[in-house]
Amino acid sequence: MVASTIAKPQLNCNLLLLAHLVCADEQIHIQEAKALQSLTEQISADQTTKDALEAILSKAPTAPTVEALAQKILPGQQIESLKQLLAVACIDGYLAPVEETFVTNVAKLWNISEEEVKHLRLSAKQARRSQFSLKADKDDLSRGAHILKGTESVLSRALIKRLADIAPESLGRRVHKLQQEILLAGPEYDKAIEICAKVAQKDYRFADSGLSSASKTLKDLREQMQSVINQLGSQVAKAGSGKTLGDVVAQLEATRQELDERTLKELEDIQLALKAKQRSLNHFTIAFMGRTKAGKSTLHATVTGEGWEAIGVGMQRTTRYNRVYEWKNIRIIDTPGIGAPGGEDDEAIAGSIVDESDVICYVVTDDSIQETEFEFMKVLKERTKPLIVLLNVKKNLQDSRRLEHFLKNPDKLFIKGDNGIDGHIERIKRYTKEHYANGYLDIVPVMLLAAQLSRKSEDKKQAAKLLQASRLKDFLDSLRMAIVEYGPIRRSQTLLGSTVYSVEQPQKWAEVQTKKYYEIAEDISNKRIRIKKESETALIDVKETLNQNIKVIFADLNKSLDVFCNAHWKDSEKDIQKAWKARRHWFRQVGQDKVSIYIG
Ligand SMILES: Nc1nc2c(ncn2[C@@H]2O[C@H](COP(=O)(O)OP(=O)(O)OP(=O)(O)O)[C@@H](O)[C@H]2O)c(=O)[nH]1
Ligand SMILES: [Mg+2]
Repeated sequence: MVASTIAKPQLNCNLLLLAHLVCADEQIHIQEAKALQSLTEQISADQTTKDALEAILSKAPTAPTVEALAQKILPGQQIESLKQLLAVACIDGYLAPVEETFVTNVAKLWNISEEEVKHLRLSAKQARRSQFSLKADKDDLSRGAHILKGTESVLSRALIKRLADIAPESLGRRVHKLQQEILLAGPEYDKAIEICAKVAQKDYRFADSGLSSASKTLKDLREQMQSVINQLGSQVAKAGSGKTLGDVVAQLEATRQELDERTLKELEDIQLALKAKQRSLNHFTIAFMGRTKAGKSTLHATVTGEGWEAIGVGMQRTTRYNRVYEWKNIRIIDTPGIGAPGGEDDEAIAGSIVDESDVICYVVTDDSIQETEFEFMKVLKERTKPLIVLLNVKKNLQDSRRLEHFLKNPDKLFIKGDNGIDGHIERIKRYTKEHYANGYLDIVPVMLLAAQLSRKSEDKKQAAKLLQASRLKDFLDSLRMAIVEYGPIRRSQTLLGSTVYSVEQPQKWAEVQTKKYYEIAEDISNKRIRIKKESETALIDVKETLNQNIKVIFADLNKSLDVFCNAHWKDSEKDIQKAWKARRHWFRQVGQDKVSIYIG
């Protein structure tokens, strides 16, 4: 039988696994996205693979899962696939814990020994170390490809080529023109960025050592508690120990358990979060946030000149992962929309970036300013994040007649007063006052569509007009101000402020525990006083009753003495002595019995 020559569309599972890895940290770095897109072209991936890739990157429910993809990779190709994963994981100069976990999990699915994974990871990390420097150049970055040396597949060869291609320098060249336009350049700016980087390095070391000593203190406390629990526990085990001691041991056990399961773990997470900041230590980070369709991706694309494909058209195209654009020493991050019903996942992904951001740019529109979209600002307030609110003034400019009309008098859109944008600005002020009220606030009205059209316009004159009409310059000025004037303090806030915020949680926990133990100690001390008082009163009562009974006993004795005399006065001395002896024995017995009732 002749096999069919028409090949069934086959997914390129290796490439798709790489796409999953890229999304593992819920951030898509622009370099990673580009590497994937270019790889898709180089290996001539078919449409099915392209669609699946798109589905993974946009987190669509139809996306193939990691398990399903891993199962389809044959045993003979698995090591190579693992090498590819590690090479891509190291592309941004940092092997994040989530990426490491991802690779480990895939290796488990393939039954690859831990030893082998460790070996591959080590060589990947070595390559990473050589990349991790401020002056990472093309040569350095291509070293990342060494992990893939000796590999055979087309994908790996394409990957090596791609790793070399996307050196920051070449990226820098491509955006040089843009850099001039967006005004984020010049010696003044370079100096500010340099200071920011220095401040960040210093603060990082400071925060790191603070966290290490906090962690050591808590671990010591845990040890001490354990030894106290062991000591007291053996006493409780002995018969006859009081209930209070048992309660104290149970409480100590509960505290130790909480310390292990929650507080120490929380601190570890904070340390990991700080470590993650290491990769962006030399970068000033700006995050674009706001509700869906506000224009965050449009802003991202107009400012960076990249990522046009992520802009919403109709209702489908919404951002699902944080998209990171890095240029010089700035990172600009586009995030998923927040505040939408059922969009908790998106909100959590967007929120995960707050901690490492130096400035948040919050995008709102003039067509629907709702209070719900400002509620997220509470998070920004808690973390003392500086804020720029961008009011995206929307207007339909799609046909040339409307565009022409708009360009005749673009300022009309920004007119102040009751019929102009003042009403919106007032509302923004009211809501931000309620949910944020932090003091660091700038409200900048812009028209993003004009900026977007300007980027696309072939007509240079019109492009310049549109860019001016968009007022994007006002926003870039505000950003520039945030970097040049306040950059170092913002960087400090990001590294120290958020660490302090995070450390406050274990500290609060420790305070609650301390209070609990004070209460127990006070309770025990009160109990002791009460018992002492009760036993004193009881002693007085016993004394008195005893006195009275002694009196009664002696009265009885006196009486019985009379009876004895009357009974024996006629007896001989010998008989009297005998009778007295028996009586004395009886007296003693009765007396002892009566007294012992009271003194136990
Ligand atoms: N008609 C009109 N459309 C505009 C205007 N400004 C922005 N838009 C459109 O509004 C949409 C905004 O989409 P995005 O930039 O993707 O919004 P986003 O905030 O990133 O949305 P999510 O990713 O879903 O959170 C785009 O389709 C823009 O073209 C305007 O002034 N007029
Ligand atoms: Mg978006």
